[in-house]
Amino acid sequence: MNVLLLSMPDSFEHMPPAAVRMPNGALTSLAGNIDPHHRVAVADLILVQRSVRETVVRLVRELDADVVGLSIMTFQRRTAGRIIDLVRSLRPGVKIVVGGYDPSLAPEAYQNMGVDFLVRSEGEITFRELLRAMEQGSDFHQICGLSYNAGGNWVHNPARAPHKLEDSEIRLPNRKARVLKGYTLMGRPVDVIETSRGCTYDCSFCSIIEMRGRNFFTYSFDRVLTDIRDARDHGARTIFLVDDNITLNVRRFEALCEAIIAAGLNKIDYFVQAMTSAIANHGETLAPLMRRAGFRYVFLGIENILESDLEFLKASAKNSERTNGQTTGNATLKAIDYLHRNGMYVVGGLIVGSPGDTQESIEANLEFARRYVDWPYIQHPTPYPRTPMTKDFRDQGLIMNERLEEYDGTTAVVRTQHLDAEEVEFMRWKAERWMKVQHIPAALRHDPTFVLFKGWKLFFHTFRGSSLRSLLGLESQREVFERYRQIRRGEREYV
Ligand code: B12
Ligand code: SF4
Repeated sequence: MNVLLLSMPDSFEHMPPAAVRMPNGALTSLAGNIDPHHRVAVADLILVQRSVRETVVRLVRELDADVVGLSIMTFQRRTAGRIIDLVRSLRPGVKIVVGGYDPSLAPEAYQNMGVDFLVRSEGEITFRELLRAMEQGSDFHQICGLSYNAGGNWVHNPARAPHKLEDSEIRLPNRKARVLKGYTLMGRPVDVIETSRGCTYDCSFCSIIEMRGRNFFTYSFDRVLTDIRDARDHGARTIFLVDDNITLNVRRFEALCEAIIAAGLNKIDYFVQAMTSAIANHGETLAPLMRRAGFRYVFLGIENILESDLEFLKASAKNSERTNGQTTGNATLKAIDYLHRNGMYVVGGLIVGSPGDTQESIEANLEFARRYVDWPYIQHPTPYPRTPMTKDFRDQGLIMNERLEEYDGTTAVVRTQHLDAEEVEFMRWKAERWMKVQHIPAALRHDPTFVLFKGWKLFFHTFRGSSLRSLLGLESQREVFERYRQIRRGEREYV
């Protein structure tokens, strides 16, 4: 069969497409795990944001697709609906399969969207079995993790248990299947790899628990190193480790750094997401090893610097510093210090706009980001389907916006008990633009060609909404913010 796999073009404020266009790791993993006689193409539509319709039409026709699969996050649902309609109009008989976080957590939303199959949670084995059943004309009812449209009635098969990843049943990603070009992170070709899946924490804003339960499974180092080599051989000079929480097992992470160094794969720049507690409590040995292995940017899930907000987000434990097994305070500053002392940069993940937040509490977090983080990644609490936090916000009547395409993390869709959603977003937006400028010298040292030739695009993206009048002080920041929001609304019309 001919299989076309698509990821959605929607991006958000912290991922300006001029500088960040990352591949979707799910699709190449699916492509690597279907039976080899199928013809498969992977298209990350982020690479063609300005020509989504033309590209989809071309690919469906060129590949003569029998099956089209879409990987979808919640804020991409509307775009996904439009792409499904487009594909259906081109080939009425095509089988459409959806998967990823949004279909898994809100399957009911897809039942009237012209979809034939929905894969819940991990997809490799389910999708492999689905294609086999389609080809052989056999029944679908034995395929765990699959929901399907049986003549207008949706059938939801039992869930599939998360894969333990320990055998080689899940094969390596198939990067050759990619048919579009242009992946980049600040001018360097970028790819993604996985070393583990899952997390045992239960932060209230995170979708991971409902998606796969609380567990943590790891791939062997041999597999991980082969995957890194494959990414490098396909051109990657920067690699993003997309593990849900690689720092859950610090000893393993240290051993992985050693394995990367021993394999001579430490010339690549690595980017990873980490818990502050793991870095603060093990930084003495972990941070120098990470640096030697090539880690350059570390996304720290700081979430908030105030204990009351951390409690609401259920993120206190992963931000705790411990001495002799006792919690002795917040780990953030210590974690940042370890990373800085070892020459790494901190991407500061903070969340502002929780129910109890006031102007002062948000300002305290913004001031913290200004002083300590190298690149801000500040978001608003966003009520994604089935997270515990969504229930809290709904119970308190604080959800102000149900337009899911705006659930991108930097549009405030909830209010606090003290502030309107728009006010929260305005505070963050105003502060964050200037924080990003502070990182230009460091970026210039590392990627001078990119910054000199493409940096202006990044600058214009960051300050879009500004005008000559605003630069001269003849227009208020509120007016600029309103214009920015209008531009953002227009940007969301991808199809
Ligand atoms: C890595 C990551 C990123 C990277 C993405 C790199 C990339 N291009 O892949 C970065 C940092 C850029 C990122 C950004 C964002 N992310 Co993100 N991200 C993740 C993370 C940590 C891992 C995702 C991953 O790659 N996993 C590995 C792959 C193999 O697994 P997978 O994606 O689940 O795919 C499997 C199944 O879902 C299924 N599947 C997936 N697609 C399909 C399609 C078909 C057809 C089938 C059959 C099956 C299938 O099969 C796959 C293989 O088993 C998750 C989860 C987490 N713990 O936080 C969040 C997560 C996916 N991100 C999320 C969000 C909201 C975002 C942002 C909007 C905002 C933000 N929080 O930063 C932005 C938007 C990015 C953009 N497009 O502009 C949410 C999504 C919530 C939701 N309900 O939609 C998550 C769940 C985090 C959370 N808040 O809970 N993210
Ligand atoms: S530690 Fe990270 S992956 Fe784990 S539940 Fe919290 S936010 Fe999600």
